[in-house]
Amino acid sequence: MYVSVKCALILLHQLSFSYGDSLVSFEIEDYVGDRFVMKRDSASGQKSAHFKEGDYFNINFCLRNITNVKLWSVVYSNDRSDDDVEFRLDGIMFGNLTTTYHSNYGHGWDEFMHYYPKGPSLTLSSGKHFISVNVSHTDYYGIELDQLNILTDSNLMKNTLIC
Ligand SMILES: [Ca+2]
Ligand SMILES: [Ca+2]
Repeated sequence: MYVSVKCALILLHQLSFSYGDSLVSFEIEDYVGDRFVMKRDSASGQKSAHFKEGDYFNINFCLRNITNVKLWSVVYSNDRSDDDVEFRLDGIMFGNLTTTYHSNYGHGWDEFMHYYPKGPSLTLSSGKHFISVNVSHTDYYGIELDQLNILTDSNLMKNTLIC
């Protein structure tokens, strides 16, 4: 199922995004099975997805042109102890999310926070790509992911990313 990495020309380098930048949002609940999806009033789209250690999923998308991309932010919630999530793009590390202890007696699951990973900018060829999300560590209660925001140097619309 994975797109061959060698088909995707990927260059690691530092970019300065400027005119024409756009943020593309991926709703996590759109990319996982129903058993993960949680209804949350404060989440984007009023839904998020709940994960525990060892869970993983992919977000597949297609580009029409060479595009520079960077993982801008991850929107998540947590109620209790810390968690770690890894994001890769075509197999290359794209960013990490590490949560910290946060507790509101169960209400914390509906309190969504933005995390800004310090990942690289990647230059992607046109064609198919995938973001793989690996929930590498959680406490007993897990973590919820609401939304990924990707910064691009093209004026992309969500519906142009469909393969
Ligand atoms: Ca947790
Ligand atoms: Ca959402």
